[in-house]
Amino acid sequence: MPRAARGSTADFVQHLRVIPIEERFPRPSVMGVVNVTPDSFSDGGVHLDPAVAEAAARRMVEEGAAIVDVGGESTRPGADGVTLDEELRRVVPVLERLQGEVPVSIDTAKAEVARRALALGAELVNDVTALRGDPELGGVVADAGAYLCLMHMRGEPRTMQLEPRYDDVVSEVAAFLEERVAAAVEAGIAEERICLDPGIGFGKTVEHNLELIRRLDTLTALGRPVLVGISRKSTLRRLTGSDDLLAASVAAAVTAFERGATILRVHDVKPHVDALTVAGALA
Ligand code: HH2
Repeated sequence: MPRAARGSTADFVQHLRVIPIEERFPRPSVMGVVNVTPDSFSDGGVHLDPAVAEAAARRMVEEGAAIVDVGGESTRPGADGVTLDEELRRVVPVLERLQGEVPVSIDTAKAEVARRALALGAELVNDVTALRGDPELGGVVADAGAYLCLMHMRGEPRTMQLEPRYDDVVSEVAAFLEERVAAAVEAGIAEERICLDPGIGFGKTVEHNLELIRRLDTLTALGRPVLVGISRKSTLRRLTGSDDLLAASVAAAVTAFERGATILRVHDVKPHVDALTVAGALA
């Protein structure tokens, strides 16, 4: 029996009262990235000091981010995982500083990290494994009534870029996400708390990534808001041949928005907020 069906009446009423994710994050909303890691692909080491991470998060919200995504484990291609203790050591001091003042998403696949983050006020759990990494995570999200992002990834970060192959990347990602929504609902998470993410760069070639954004309508047709993270990713470097990926990131985010994305996960908040404000006004 789903967890929600076993809860008390008070739990059930609380369940009915929650704000659906599409109301909490109207289209378009910006999620600012705060990687508290030494090895993230574009901003590794920048925010390792909790005071620096805190300042970055506060600035992102001032610049118009709806939420900041705090992560203590790099998921860049080839990255090794980190231990629970190390991940907690990185993110907890940052969450303590932001508690109650800055809207926070926790980028983790570990139930214990999510539990600590939610206790410190995080409202969204961003799980790149879509609840396949830790069997406890679904229950933690359900018990807290938190929002959840389910992302598609083929393989795992250490090996995911070794010749990824699909017959039809878009329909395979859509089928995967549909199945993961069902698993999340089975774990007691209300569907209206969930958003979906094609996982740009996670076990995909440049052409797979482009096709997913071109045909984003296949994913929005699943009925859940779609989050896209393409900011500073290597697909943009491959397309432009440039190391300065700001203009490319903004163009990709605006295009993803036009194709139906609701939440854009970005490193450079101000230019994305400005561009998406204009794109939203013209929609
Ligand atoms: N991309 C990264 C990490 N987390 N979460 C979601 N939902 N969607 C994404 O596209 C996504 C994500 C990778 O980017 P970044 O955080 O900049 O790097 P790293 O994983 O190396 O810390």
